[in-house]
Amino acid sequence: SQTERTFALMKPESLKHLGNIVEEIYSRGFEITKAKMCLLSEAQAKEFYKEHEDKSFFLGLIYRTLVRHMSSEPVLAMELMGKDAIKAWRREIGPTDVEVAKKEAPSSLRSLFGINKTQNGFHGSDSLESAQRELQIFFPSDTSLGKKAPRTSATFV
Ligand code: YYY
Ligand code: MG
Repeated sequence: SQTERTFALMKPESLKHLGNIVEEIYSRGFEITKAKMCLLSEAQAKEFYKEHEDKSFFLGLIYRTLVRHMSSEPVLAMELMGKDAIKAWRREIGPTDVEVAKKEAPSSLRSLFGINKTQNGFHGSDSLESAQRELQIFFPSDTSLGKKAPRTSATFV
């Protein structure tokens, strides 16, 4: 086990619980090392979920609903740091379907704050490769080092 970073995202429906969720994140052993509120375009939401683009994902219907949902209202993108953070964060958010989460993982974040299978409150990277890809999308490496002023790394939106 090692300290690592993962990409986490609060979907639109969980922003109203931001305060409680931030407390949960720390009490479950993570640190928030980066955070950025974004309003995604549909194209950006598609790029983010592009792993699901070719799979049938119920003939694209779920995919389109998901993309529309993710670009409908702001989301909070985060880099989390912790022990085995990638796996640990997936465990803390719980099963994709909120109904399943409520039954099988009642203390998971999706059980506590999610609404349904699509509006399930959270995203978490599912592998090291996904974490690197997703962190790079939302928090691209700073290409203008050497300047004194703090700046946002926002080039995604
Ligand atoms: O990784 P995770 O978010 O738990 O699930 P994925 O299978 O990667 O699906 C991504 C996203 O798509 C999920 O969080 C909600 C939505 N979704 C859906 O609305 N209906 C499904 N039957 C499956 C997934
Ligand atoms: Mg996934």
